[in-house]
Amino acid sequence: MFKEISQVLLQSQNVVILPHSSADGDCLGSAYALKLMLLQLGKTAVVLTDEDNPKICSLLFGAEEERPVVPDLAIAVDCGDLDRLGGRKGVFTSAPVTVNIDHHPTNTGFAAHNHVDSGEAATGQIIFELLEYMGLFLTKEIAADLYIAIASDTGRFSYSSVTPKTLTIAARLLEAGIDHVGINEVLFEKNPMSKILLMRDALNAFETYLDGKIALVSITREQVIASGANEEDAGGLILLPRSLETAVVAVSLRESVNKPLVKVSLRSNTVDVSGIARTFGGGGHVRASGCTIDGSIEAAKETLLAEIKKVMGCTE
Ligand SMILES: [Mn+2]
Repeated sequence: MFKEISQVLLQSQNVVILPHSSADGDCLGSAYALKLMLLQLGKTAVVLTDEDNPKICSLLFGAEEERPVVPDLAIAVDCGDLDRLGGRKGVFTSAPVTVNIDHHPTNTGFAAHNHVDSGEAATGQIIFELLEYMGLFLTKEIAADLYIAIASDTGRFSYSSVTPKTLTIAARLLEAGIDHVGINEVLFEKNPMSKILLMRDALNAFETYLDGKIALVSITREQVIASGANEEDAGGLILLPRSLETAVVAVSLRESVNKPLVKVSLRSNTVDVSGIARTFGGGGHVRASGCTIDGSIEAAKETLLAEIKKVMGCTE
């Protein structure tokens, strides 16, 4: 099943790898692991992120120098559609050959060569299997990047997406000698002050609807600016409403600092939130999705709650 993709990689020389915008652990870990694999094959490869220096990059191997190349191949990783490439859409579409490696069920198959497997818990898992298929060597550096990818997307191996295969791959990554304790500390246990301040604001704005079945937090543009948080710090607030024991659908709303729109994250263990996200032009996974809604946070909240209640079969 990796025949087509591996042939494309072998035929390439200068490769640009594009994680999705608002980069997270899975897309970045996958991208840098793939970069190191391409270097092993004697190719030139660079990772081009939408943001300047995502903080997580300090953890990632292969993230040191990025020399611009004129690519003969562009690879999007962990990216459900072209719009999620943000400002780098043109870099992708102007490359002579394009590849799309992803695990989002809403993936639109936007490349010439698509490898999309929604049964995989993380794109990092697909990259690991590609490495094995191509007979490449699992260095400690590649293993660390893939661990970052898989641990990020599985909530430290706790979500329903985790399968025996996920843990078998994780075992192989540990056997390669990675410092999983150090990685977990940076990924999950340490927060910058700006993030703690945002979490405080989010808890102050905590609300529930339908007797606690819908739990919601919201953060205004002013709060993001006052906290000093960057886009990266501002992610992850969804974990607060998600932890309410009665919550069926968890929502976080955050006003963009630069644009008149609201970023929405949705989580559920029983409701297909990717369907709700698609209604607003977004997408993602059945249990974890996101979208953006134009306008004010109050207006976004109102239309979103109406849609969630409709999907949950509750009309009030
Ligand atoms: Mn992912």
